[in-house]
Amino acid sequence: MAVTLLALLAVQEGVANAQAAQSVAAAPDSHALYSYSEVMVPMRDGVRLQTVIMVPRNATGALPILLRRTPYGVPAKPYTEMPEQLSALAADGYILVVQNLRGRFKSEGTFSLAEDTRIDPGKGTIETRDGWDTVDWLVKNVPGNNGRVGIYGVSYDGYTAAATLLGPHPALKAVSEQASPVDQWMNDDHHRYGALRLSYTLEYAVLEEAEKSANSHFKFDKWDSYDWYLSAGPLSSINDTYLHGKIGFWNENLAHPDYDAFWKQRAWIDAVNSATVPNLNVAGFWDQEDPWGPWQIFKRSARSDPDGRNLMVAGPWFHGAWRGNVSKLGEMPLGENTGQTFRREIEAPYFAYWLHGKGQKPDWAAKIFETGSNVWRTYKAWPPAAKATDLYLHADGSLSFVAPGPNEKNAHHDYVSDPANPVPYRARPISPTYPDGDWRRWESADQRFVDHRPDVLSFVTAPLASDVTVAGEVSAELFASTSGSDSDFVVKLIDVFPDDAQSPPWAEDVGPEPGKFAQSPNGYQLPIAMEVRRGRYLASFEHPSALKPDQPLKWAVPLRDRDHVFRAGHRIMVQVQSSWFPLIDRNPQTFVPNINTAKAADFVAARQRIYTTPTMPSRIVLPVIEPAK
Ligand code: PG9
Repeated sequence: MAVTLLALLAVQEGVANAQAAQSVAAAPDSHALYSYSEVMVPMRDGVRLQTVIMVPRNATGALPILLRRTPYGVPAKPYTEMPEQLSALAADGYILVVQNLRGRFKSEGTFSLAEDTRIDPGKGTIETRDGWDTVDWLVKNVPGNNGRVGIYGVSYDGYTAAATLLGPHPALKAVSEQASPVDQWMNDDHHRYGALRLSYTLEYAVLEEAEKSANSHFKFDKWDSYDWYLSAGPLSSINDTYLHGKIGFWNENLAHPDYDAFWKQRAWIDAVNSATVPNLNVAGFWDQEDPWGPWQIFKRSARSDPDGRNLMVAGPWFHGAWRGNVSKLGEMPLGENTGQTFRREIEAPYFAYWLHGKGQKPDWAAKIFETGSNVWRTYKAWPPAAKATDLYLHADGSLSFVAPGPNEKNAHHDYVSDPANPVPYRARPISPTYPDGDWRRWESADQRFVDHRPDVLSFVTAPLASDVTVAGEVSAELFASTSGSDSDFVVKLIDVFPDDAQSPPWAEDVGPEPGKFAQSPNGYQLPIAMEVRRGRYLASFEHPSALKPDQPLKWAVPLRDRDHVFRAGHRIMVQVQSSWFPLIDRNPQTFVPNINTAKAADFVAARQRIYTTPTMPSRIVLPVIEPAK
């Protein structure tokens, strides 16, 4: 889980900060709701892991164990008040166990981001084995447990939960992986189809690998990290000037630009082909870190799930937001606290059924908070039946469900993409990712901050006459060329709110408060889906190849699963651009064998062209749910 979320957990767990989380066991506290002990749990290779065990003081009988395994630190003392994010679960009664992964804080052994997800064929990853050994030890050694264990967690903790699916201990009865990454070259934290997520990868690798007993923050010497990354120049110079080769995971990323054996061995999702233990997958549609992994786990497990154990939950959330309070998306009110609904009405009953034998077995496949209409939908199968519907880009900058006509035979739009002036991915100044900056909400930020840049194309529909409901996988198909020999294209699908979504400030009722004019849904450009493709990997992820200058090619851009209603009166917008900085590293736009060793001279401006003709109809493909007749 990101340290943004980590901070949330730390605060909610009554820990002053993440660093403090690993410090010594707390003195007994008569107000504590739990007894507290810290033990070193032995793994099969003799390495011992720092583990905190908290047993409810009011327990009257045997209780199940709820385990979380993390690289970020364990609570330093028991709860005196129940953290909101755990209260619904805790009400059912659990022994809570939190463990530091090997090599983190007081846990013995070594921690390596790269090694931690490497699959040992037939055996899972190191976290599969450490998870198994921990469950085994807990059921045999923790007094008052009922022999049933559940594991849950967000992001990294979600990955350690998910890794147990590859070789579950018989006492492990329920898993809830939440925002687990599954293949760090293909998507999620570190890459998008091979395009390096520069700022996140660098800052996260420093966070986790700079020190054993701390979460470390990279110290930028410029206020706006956009400036810092731009002035750092080609990626190779970052080691020369700042990291000095000391951060293993950064080095591995530089050494493995392509989808080679290194990444394939770590794509642990490839070992998932069926549902094993019941698993509640949880994803945020606006998750700025791991939006893709949970859907992959759900879809792979669904290949064989005769007993309906594999469930999907998704909602209007940034990374891990479902553990907090979420009543708004961008400037759009959601009408309820969606995080609380998830925890009370989905997560707690799920664990209660599998660990306490209480309530009903879930009889659904997916529960999704559909945005736009702002209602929870229950699906017996995901995706629901939908009609693939093309939304076309046009010569005049419009977007419509009608394909380009003969008068658009030569239509195209051009812009110049200049690596010396890349398009920022959020409004500047861009804060560092950690600690707890503005990072977590950027995917729902109003896109008006870029829509008039000359290197950002915007296509927009007329106001919609009726609702357009989209549920399932969205994708884009661009026809595009570049005058360079390598290039990126970023596609954004946006819901444009009407200018009168909220009363204006001069109205007497509920317009924006003084000084908060911009914090209004009026005219808001809310991103619904965004993704990047890198030209060198269009033909092959393993073997990058140069693009032929000025030759149009079809660019398939997956835009993931969605469930959103574009309301009548709103407009749909598509933006296209060729940089997204410093989220994604700059493409030099000259093909080089290894993009991570490109020289300053390789970075050149290029003329980009998007075709909108009858034979090259750039478009978005929407899974549209037809209104009930
Ligand atoms: N997104 C973080 C992460 C998970 C797994 C690997 C690398 C990074 C996290 O929030 O834990």
